[in-house]
Amino acid sequence: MPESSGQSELTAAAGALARARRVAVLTGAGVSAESGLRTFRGATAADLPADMQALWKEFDPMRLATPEAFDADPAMVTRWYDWRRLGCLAAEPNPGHRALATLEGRLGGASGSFHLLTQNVDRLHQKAGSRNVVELHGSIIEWRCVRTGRAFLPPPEPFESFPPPSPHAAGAVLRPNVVWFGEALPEAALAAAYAAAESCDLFMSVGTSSVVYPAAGFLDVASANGAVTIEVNREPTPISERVDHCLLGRSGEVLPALLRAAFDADAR
Ligand code: BJW
Repeated sequence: MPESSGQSELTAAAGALARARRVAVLTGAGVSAESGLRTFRGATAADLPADMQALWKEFDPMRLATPEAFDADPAMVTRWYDWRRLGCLAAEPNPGHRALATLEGRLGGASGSFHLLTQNVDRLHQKAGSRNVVELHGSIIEWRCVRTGRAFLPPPEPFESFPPPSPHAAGAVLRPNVVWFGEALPEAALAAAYAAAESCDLFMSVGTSSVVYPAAGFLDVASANGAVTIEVNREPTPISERVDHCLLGRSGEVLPALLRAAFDADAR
């Protein structure tokens, strides 16, 4: 059992998961923290080295993660995103990612009874074997031509110029294929997420601070439609008080323990 999760809460959440037929999971940056990728927010963690503290404590999101920031200083913005792109490419999935892939294998398939909605841009869920992944905030691994909008998968080496030239239109540049503040989420991803939240009987929110909308609102949509709600996070968030089961701890420890308790007959 993870150190900070009460056993009774874990057992109750596991019971709900074992009974669920349609599951939707929303993930955030915390799921990738144990893969060595920095989160955006979160309390300063005494157990983390200085270079693993939350990104927005060191960098100003308004100067990096908005279309206005890119227009004002495309070189600086693309240098920062290239640095993060290379970090994501080098990272490996952790037991939390793998537990969610296992859960999909158990519940998913043709019936479509498992949906993984991720705010993460790192593609680690796919690397762990998850198949039905809805990327709400795009991907940092892909970049796109600012003129044609066509996506491009750059080679895994650092760019040589900033912003990098677009291979799709002469004189145009590439930007990361992510969703910045003030930009709309991809229409198909948003529609898939609302459909999953409305139709699931269990909704789990994992490793997200639950402050960025519209993703932060999916849990309430699921709850209003009668779903059981579970949160997994290393610290309390704005939704902790209103979920049915709040499991405090690292997702790389809590998720495998939750699956064992739900599905492993020996663990019951
Ligand atoms: C662990 C752990 C471990 C650590 N185990 N846990 C309604 C109300 C108020 C504002 C708005 C609203 N609707 C829209 C807005 C505006 C805005 C918004 O939400 N602002 C709020 C911040 C106030 N939203 C938008 O602008 C969105 N667009 C939009 O709504 O468009 C409307 C529109 C329609 C039509 C036309 C035009 C516009 C877009 C949001 C885009 C967010 N982009 C970013 C950057 C992506 C690119 C990049 O990677 O740089 O997405 S910001 C950043 O936050 C990133 C994340 O996906 C997102 C969410 O963060 P996440 O994943 O929750 O991570 P953290 O770091 O916040 O939390 C990590 C958690 O993990 C912490 O709680 C830790 O405790 C925990 N943790 N280790 C478990 N081991």
